[in-house]
Amino acid sequence: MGAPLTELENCMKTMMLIFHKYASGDENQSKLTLSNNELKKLLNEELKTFMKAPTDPAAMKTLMDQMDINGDKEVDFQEFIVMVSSITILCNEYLVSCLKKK
Ligand SMILES: [Ca+2]
Ligand SMILES: [Ca+2]
Repeated sequence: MGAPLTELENCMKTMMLIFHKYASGDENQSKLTLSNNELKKLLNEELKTFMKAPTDPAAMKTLMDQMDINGDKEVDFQEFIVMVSSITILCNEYLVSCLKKK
């Protein structure tokens, strides 16, 4: 890549790199998807301010089921991005409501 990336492009690149870092955590490296444990690790380490991974295994399973749109028991990049977008939308709504109060 020649020209330097813009802030938004960097942001997108970071999302890809973070997903790849956690998705390649287990033995199945040919399949870049997040297992239950990898997802938990990602949430705890990368999303700890906005959203904590549930400590209760049943709640964690519910979250995993919600994210796993195609039902293969793993979270792929597309499913990950859907989750990040949903959290971002919620955060933006909160931000807008805070700005309105001022
Ligand atoms: Ca994996
Ligand atoms: Ca899936």
